Amino acid sequence: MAASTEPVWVHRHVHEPNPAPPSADPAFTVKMPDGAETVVDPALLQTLPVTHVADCWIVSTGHGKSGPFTFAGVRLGDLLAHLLPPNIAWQHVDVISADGFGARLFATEITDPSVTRPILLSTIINGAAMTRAQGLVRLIVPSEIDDALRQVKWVGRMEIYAE
Ligand SMILES: Nc1nc2c(c(=O)[nH]1)N[C@H]1C(S)=C(S)[C@@H](COP(=O)(O)O)O[C@H]1N2
Ligand SMILES: [Mo]
Repeated sequence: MAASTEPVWVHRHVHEPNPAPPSADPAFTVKMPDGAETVVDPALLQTLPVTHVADCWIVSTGHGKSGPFTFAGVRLGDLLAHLLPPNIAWQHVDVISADGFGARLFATEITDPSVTRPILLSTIINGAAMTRAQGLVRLIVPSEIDDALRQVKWVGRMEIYAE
């Protein structure tokens, strides 16, 4: 079966980007397929390999585009491999900010070994530590080139789903 009914925030075509972080704390909670929750903060991310993706643009429908940026951080796939028990089957993960914005990512697009510009949980922008105001920790989906609906700032929660 296809993924369950998508939350309302997944396909929001008209959206004014929020410029203000919903909180000061960059830590976020990850809910595992079995319901267990764990907290991830930038210090934990720093223990995992760093991946750089150059020539990223943030494309706003209302405000034009900004960039190019080189974002760096941890591959979403690397973090999930670090957190999940080995050999567990999962289908999608919802990445959500406390300001009510979010995106759904599918296991196939996260773990695809042919992807050269991987999905990141970014903490570094153009070689400098990302500020909370800039989105720390920010989901970067480099394949999204004509919109910014998956470039989630201030990740507050991730929920991993298995059938
Ligand atoms: N948490 C959160 N992330 C978000 C948004 C938002 O409102 N809240 N807006 C999205 C939209 S619609 C755009 S255009 C970009 C704007 O990114 P910028 O503030 O870096 O220009 O952020 C995206 N990520
Ligand atoms: Mo946008």
